[in-house]
Amino acid sequence: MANYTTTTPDWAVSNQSAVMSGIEGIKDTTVGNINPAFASGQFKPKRRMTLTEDELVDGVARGDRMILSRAITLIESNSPKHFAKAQRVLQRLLPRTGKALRIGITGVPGAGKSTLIEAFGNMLCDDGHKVAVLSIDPTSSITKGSILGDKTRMGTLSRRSEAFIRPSPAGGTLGGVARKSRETMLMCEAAGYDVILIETVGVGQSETTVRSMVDFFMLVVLTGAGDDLQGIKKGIMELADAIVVNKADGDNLVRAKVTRGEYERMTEFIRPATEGWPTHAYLASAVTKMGLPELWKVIQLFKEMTTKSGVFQRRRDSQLLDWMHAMIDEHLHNLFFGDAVITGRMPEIREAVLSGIISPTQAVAELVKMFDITRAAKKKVDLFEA
Ligand SMILES: Nc1nc2c(ncn2[C@@H]2O[C@H](COP(=O)(O)OP(=O)(O)OP(=O)(O)O)[C@@H](O)[C@H]2O)c(=O)[nH]1
Ligand SMILES: [Mg+2]
Repeated sequence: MANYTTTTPDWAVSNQSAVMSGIEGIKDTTVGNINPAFASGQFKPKRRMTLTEDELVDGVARGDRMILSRAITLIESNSPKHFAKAQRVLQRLLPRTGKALRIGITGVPGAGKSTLIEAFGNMLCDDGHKVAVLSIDPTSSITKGSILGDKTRMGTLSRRSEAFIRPSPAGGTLGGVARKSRETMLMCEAAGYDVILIETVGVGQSETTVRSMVDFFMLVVLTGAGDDLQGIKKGIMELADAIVVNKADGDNLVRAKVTRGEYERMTEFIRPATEGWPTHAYLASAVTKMGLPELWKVIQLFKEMTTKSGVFQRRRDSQLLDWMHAMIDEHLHNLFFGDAVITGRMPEIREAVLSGIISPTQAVAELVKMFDITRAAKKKVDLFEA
């Protein structure tokens, strides 16, 4: 047992503090205390060095999956410093984006989306494509949602060098998750992935978000559509370019055929999601792979037809502008509701509206006036500070 002694340094106020003396031979830097493998230089500790902007840009452009992951982590970071760096990297990679085919996949939990993506993705990789798989799940928390489950479900795909799988960014608002996913998609395109598959559970608003970032959108359904439509709203059907009746295998095949017919009839009554492209229902099995090559043919035909008609590019253009407008909305919303003067006055104004003293319209006018004045005052201060 080492003997501890205490000494008081010269600068210490007497009787107030004591400093422990070191113990001979067991300081960190003492050779005797270091793992011999480290000491001999045989083994170097892993160091997670920060990559420079150039390293990130070059790495992603080269298709280096490790660097792509790091670039995406930067995109997903909520730190303002990382935000600025991520945006500069993205800006420089932007000319390399836009060439991939973006495909969204939605459907109720358990419809077989992940299994279908695994089978479809493997088929595309076999055909020489590079496939990136993303998911959007605004409810996913820091536990990164179901990625562990998905990575095992997409076991063979995740091990292929032609594929890249990235789960939904964790937490945050749907708007925040959507921005991060869009930018992740662009990073993947810059890294050379030419097919992007985005999975989302079709139970909330996330399917509308995914629709707004993809070219082709498919709805995966199960047999027994019947009267209740498995809770699938007409709204979701109107977003789809294809309805895929999955699990059309084994004993289920006959029922799947009937279901396909039912959906096919329903599509006659809904507005097609894409101008000039009639939505149809198709049979598929993620297990036997039946229907998958046909589905890819359908998607290619879609691309050919919509490219010819100009609808493909028009949709991409309006998606970009809608995205910009949505971000302006969100930014202004945060600016307004995060303003100290507004939050301070809000309870009082709310009360006044509830008791009928002022109308909601008048309340808004007053709040906005207040907001304008505080912003203007702040600007003046900024000018002086500059
Ligand atoms: N027989 C059969 N089973 C399938 C098929 N596709 C998926 N399954 C099974 O259905 C279950 C659910 O599949 P998932 O791929 O996890 O479904 P999901 O839609 O991704 O589910 P969530 O991510 O939870 O929304 C799994 O047990 C799969 O093995 C298929 O084509 N045929
Ligand atoms: Mg899944």
